[in-house]
Amino acid sequence: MVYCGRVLDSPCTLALLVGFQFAFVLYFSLGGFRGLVSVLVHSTEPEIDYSRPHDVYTNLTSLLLHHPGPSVPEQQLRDCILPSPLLVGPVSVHLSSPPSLEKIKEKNPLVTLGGHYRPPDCEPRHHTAIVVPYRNRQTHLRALLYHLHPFLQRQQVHYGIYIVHQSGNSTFNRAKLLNVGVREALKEEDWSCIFLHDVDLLPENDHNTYTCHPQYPTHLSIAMDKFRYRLPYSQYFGGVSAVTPEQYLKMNGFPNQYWGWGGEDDDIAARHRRDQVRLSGMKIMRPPLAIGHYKMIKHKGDQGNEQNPRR
Ligand code: UD2
Ligand code: MN
Repeated sequence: MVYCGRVLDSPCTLALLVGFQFAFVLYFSLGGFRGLVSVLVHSTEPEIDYSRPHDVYTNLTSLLLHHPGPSVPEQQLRDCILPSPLLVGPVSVHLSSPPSLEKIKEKNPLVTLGGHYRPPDCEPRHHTAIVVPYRNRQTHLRALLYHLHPFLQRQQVHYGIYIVHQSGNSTFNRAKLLNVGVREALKEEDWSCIFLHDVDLLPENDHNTYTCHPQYPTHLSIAMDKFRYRLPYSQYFGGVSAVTPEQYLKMNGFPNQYWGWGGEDDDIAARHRRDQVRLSGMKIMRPPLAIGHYKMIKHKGDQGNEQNPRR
């Protein structure tokens, strides 16, 4: 321990002043308080290099070779390994001039009619339905299908993609289409997880797994290029989110009365918040910010989906 005697002219005071000055410079060079916090808390967030992404079809040709064919009964398959050994991390995203539906079909020979897929060489642990509310976005749909099929196949989930099309030209209703999608999907298979997926959002990292949390609803599109890869606000639930059928029933589904753009996603999130008090503890789960990366295809507002002033 050092004893500082006369305050002003002692070398101790000088050292303290220099020390403080140094600390201030450091503080601001790290971006103030937030920067300091992010440096200190940093260790829990993975560092991911998005500058050299893999092609989204990487590692899939090996599956074709291992395809056991229809002669091998399903019960002989071993359980799929978690996390899937096929994952690559960041994948490239092509936003413009997507391939034709024919080409997408050709690139995904193991996908069966209706957009269904099961891993050919192992027994999947997850059964996920992807529900996409849709109208008049052909180019976006082709970009999504080209991207999402290989993305999900590398995750070794059993999945089905449901495009729920609103017919006619009347006002669009995203949440109601989601309700229809959940109902129709569950008629077809006993899905353990249901994804609510905008047609124009493409995931950039395959470690962002399309599976559900057993207890809580999940929000996945948390870092989008559109919002400079940050969460815009804490109760944000738009874009891509997921619920189990049980959670869906517990929150009484989605609202049917939001016609036009906006509000329905916040209403859905508010159902969780209310549940947190009433039905004890539903909160929103999220992947790490560095993993929940998405690109949104740039677009203008659609005709028939004008901002709802009474949302
Ligand atoms: C935000 C949310 C979205 C939803 C919406 C408000 C993000 C990334 N997304 O999207 O989840 O809450 O605000 O309603 O924050 N669609 C069609 N055809 C149409 C209109 C809409 O297919 O004519 C579908 C399509 O799947 C689209 C989605 O509805 O991705 C949301 O509509 P948007 O993309 O126009 O709205 P956006 O990007 O502001
Ligand atoms: Mn959009």
